[in-house]
Amino acid sequence: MKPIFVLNGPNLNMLGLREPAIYGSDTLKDVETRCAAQAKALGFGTVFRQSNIEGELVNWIHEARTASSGIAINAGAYTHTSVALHDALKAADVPAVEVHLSNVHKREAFRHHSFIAPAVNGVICGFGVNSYELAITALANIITAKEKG
Ligand code: DHK
Repeated sequence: MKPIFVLNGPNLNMLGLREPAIYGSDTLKDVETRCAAQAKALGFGTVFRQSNIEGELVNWIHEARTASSGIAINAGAYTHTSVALHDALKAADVPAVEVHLSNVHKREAFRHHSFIAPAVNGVICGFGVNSYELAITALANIITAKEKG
């Protein structure tokens, strides 16, 4: 089985330091460890990456088309701005889940719209690091169902 790509966008390298009341005190390394454990329990490996650069995320989504079973993506602020990520996810044509640590709908109005939501299977937000584990579980279910045809 190909790995699940877990892709993280801008400012997520600052987790643990950044607004802990909103994003929690776990670091991105902690998130990576929990994602790997959850995926392993479900029979998957993970490729875990973070970039502050939009085009790098686009390139990794393209790579995921052939190198992954599916994508969990926390695009950070690019969620609310990026047509390029929307188009890349459409082009990738693998199962994908949008993830957020915080409940974006309880926050500023500019976070209520997602450009990538229409290009993914579903959206999970508001459960802290558990959002990532839930996204991996959802992806594993979709991928397994797809395999069975
Ligand atoms: C992370 C960010 O960096 C924000 O720009 C999003 C998201 C929310 C999160 O909750 O994980 O608006």
